[in-house]
Amino acid sequence: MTGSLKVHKGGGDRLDDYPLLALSGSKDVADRYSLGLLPGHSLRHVAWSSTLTSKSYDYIIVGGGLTGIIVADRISETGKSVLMLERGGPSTGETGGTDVAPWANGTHLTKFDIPGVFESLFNDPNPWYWCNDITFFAGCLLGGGAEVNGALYFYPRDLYTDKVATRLPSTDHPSTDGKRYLEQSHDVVAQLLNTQGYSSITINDEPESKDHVYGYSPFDTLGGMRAGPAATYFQTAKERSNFDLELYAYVTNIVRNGSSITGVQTNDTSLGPDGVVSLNQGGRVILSAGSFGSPRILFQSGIGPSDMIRLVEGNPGAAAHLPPPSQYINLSVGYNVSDNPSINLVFTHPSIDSYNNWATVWTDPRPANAAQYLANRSGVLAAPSPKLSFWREYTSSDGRQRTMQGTVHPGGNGSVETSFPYNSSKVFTVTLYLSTGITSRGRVGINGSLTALPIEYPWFTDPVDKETLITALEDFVASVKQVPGLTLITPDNTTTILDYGKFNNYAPTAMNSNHWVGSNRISTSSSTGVVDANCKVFGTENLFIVDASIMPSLPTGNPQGALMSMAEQAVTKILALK
Ligand code: 6FA
Repeated sequence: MTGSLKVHKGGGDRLDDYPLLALSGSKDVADRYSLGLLPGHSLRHVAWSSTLTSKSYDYIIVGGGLTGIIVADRISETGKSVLMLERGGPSTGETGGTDVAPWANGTHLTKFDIPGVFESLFNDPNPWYWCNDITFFAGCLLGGGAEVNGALYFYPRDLYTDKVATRLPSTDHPSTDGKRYLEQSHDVVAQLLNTQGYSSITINDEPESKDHVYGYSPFDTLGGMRAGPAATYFQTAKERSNFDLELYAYVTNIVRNGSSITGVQTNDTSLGPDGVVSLNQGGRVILSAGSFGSPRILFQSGIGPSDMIRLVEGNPGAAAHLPPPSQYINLSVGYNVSDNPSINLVFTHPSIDSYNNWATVWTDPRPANAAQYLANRSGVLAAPSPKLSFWREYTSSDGRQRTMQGTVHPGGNGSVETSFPYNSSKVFTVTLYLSTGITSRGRVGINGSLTALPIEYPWFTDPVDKETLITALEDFVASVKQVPGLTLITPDNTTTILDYGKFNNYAPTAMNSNHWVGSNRISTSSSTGVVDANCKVFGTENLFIVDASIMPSLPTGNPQGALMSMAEQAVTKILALK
């Protein structure tokens, strides 16, 4: 089986076409789970668990990613027994990860610890950390997306809770010496934005300010290392005797009797009879398996639209675990998906250091930069690639307000499309996204092999979204000539913004930003959503979802700050339920 996946274009979240990572050959995915052939399965690693065999739990959290860790920590804090099941293995050195940078031999500095190697995650010859059964990038390891993302971390303007900022404060100067490095692209774009009436702010000091503002990009790093929930919430959870973690534990479906959930089905028979882990009386299951992962578990549990459940019925391994058809629950699982449509503009400027397009950061970084990072976690490698973020509000032709975001990073030769000569050491990229206010929606689901994938792309299904992003692109490039030495090389002067932005030269899938939300939308009614205001799946008594899939629409910045805030608030609601 072949397929297409996206490859990263640098600077946070950008991707374009690339062959499917691991799913080749005829064996279907379900068979590989039942045969225990998933990568790493034989290395099953019980990191901080006590005796797990056939234990039952008050709460089972499925997925130890960005939101799952927060949920598990906050619930275990109350004394309830909690099991977190994560299909992947350890990530950072602190969690037991061993994928240490070749130039950091003798340390525990893995590719998930060193912020500056972020760009190399997309051209690693052995990319074991990406989920091999999802056709777009998703991290399948402890910490989930937070271990493989661009670490851009914006405090949300509408879902704000200071619980998150207290637990994991952001920084816009990640190097431990307090200095900023490789900031030339920041300075060039700041000059351009100043001509357009933008003001410079400290972004997370003013989460509400999202119109005509720019600032140094903020990150979720601590001490010059990638942090996220694994370095914070997980640290407290793992100390509790009522918290168990099982790695390499793949959950296929929920075990239920009608509306009552009794446990989860895993691939690991050491966890319980036939791999089933049971809930205690009055217990709850919380899915935190992400925007593609949680819908797939629901389909395999007989919850979702009939076309998806039919695909499960057609898969002998998975069909065996479905409840009888009379217990199917018809909900709009997979619909209402959104992701920021985004387009790259590539420039050159004489002041830029494109950092060799980040090509050698993993194998052979500049020696002085490697030495500085190893000495005290400072310098260029203490930060991921993004250098500046900016926002502008638009009122579109339909009267709706839409927010445009820009992210700037040095490098980006992979995105260059020009027949003119250019100096590749002077390249930088500006990615323009559309976020809050977009109305385009798509659908995600599975195929007959249970691979999770988009069924309808979520970008620009509403032409007004497209029109607004094109306007934003035209506005942005309008003052290029006012910055001496600044040259737009993609699109070059043979292509208008309109043609570029209308996909004449731009593949629709290259719009992807990896910010998928909404596939299990929170709503007031089962006719318009999958979970209720308490994050409980409609038609069930004790099945909950807390992850990106329940967020009904995109937040204003890259989503992880908003998702963490949402997870904090969701746990409070779930715990308050009788
Ligand atoms: N968001 C930001 O805010 N800033 C960024 O810079 C940014 N960049 C990226 C990026 O560059 C990439 C390549 C990607 C993929 C995402 C980016 N995002 C960024 C988005 C952000 O990371 C995601 O929105 C966020 O991680 C979503 O959080 P969730 O908790 O909803 O989902 P996760 O993927 O983090 O975690 C799911 C976990 O469940 C994983 O650990 C997975 O292994 C596990 N899982 C899935 N299915 C499972 C199953 N059946 N059984 C057991 N475990 C399962």
